[in-house]
Amino acid sequence: MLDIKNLLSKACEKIQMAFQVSHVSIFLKDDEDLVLRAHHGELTPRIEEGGRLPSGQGLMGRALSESKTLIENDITTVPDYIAIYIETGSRMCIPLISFGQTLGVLVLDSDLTGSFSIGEMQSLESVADICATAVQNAHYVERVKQLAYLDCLTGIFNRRFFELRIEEEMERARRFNSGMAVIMVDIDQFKRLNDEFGHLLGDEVLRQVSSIFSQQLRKIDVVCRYGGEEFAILLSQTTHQHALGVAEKLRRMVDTWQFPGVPRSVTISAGVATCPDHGTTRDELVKAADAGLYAAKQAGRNCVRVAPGLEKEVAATIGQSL
Ligand code: GH3
Ligand code: MG
Ligand code: MG
Repeated sequence: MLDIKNLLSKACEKIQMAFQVSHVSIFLKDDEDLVLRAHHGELTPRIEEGGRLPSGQGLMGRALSESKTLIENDITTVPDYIAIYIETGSRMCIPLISFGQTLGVLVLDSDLTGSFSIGEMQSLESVADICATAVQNAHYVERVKQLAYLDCLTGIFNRRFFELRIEEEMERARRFNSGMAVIMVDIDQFKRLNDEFGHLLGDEVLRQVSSIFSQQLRKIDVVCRYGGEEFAILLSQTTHQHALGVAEKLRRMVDTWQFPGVPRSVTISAGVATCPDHGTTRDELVKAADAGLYAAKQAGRNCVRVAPGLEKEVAATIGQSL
């Protein structure tokens, strides 16, 4: 099972049944914290699922740092005891280790004191080992999925991701009647830039342009390298006015940016299309934004244009002439 959330809660449930303990929790490491990723039992107000604890604290912190299973058969004697469940008498903490890497800790709580013995440690450790391998596999799958959607030169999303997300954004725009926009961007005379300064510097310009775009946009917006020196940007919950403003801001930023090793300005052209005005399918919207981009190139580059056909309506809504 590769969905990590499902996997961990199933593991808690099975362990609780198989070993007849009162409560089971799985904490995974995240930076300096332990995050409660799954549990079986009623939690105390001290922590909720997804809640964080400093990874050095309590019995679980020590099991983690010492990479060994620890048992506390009377929790009232533990000075830094962290209550996860309402009633706990004893606790066993088993580190989750895969290929030498400590990923987190499996915590078993019993309502009674004196519930855990060294004898059952081995079988629980082998269960923890299976959990750790499964967690590691799920991490790998998440990473591979991520990589499949990332452009390796710039680190931003690729066209595959764009095609996936544009469908979702259009669906959201339909459902909430909220509008969304696509901006297609193309770097001007990029072939000449490569010829003048070399391909490696061209690559660096692509990376820097990607980074300018990512920094200038909101977290909910999506910036993708569509191919070569072309970028596609998705703006959710967006009006014409806002989309044009964003495209213009990006154009200005790039125009005035000092690219190291390039003793002149680098410019971009952009085409803007909004849903539902320019189309209600992915192809219609991309085609419209492309047409806007073509119009910007025709107009002499270093400018932003909306998809042809609706310029007047758009100009009227934003109260300015394009
Ligand atoms: P226009 O203003 O009309 O867009 O002209 P342009 O020169 O930018 O357009 P054209 O399509 O003629 O050339 C695009 C160039 O982008 C050609 C190609 O070598 C370059 N290119 C595409 N991908 C990469 C890349 O990953 N790195 C570098 N350095 N160059 C790339
Ligand atoms: Mg191009
Ligand atoms: Mg170009």
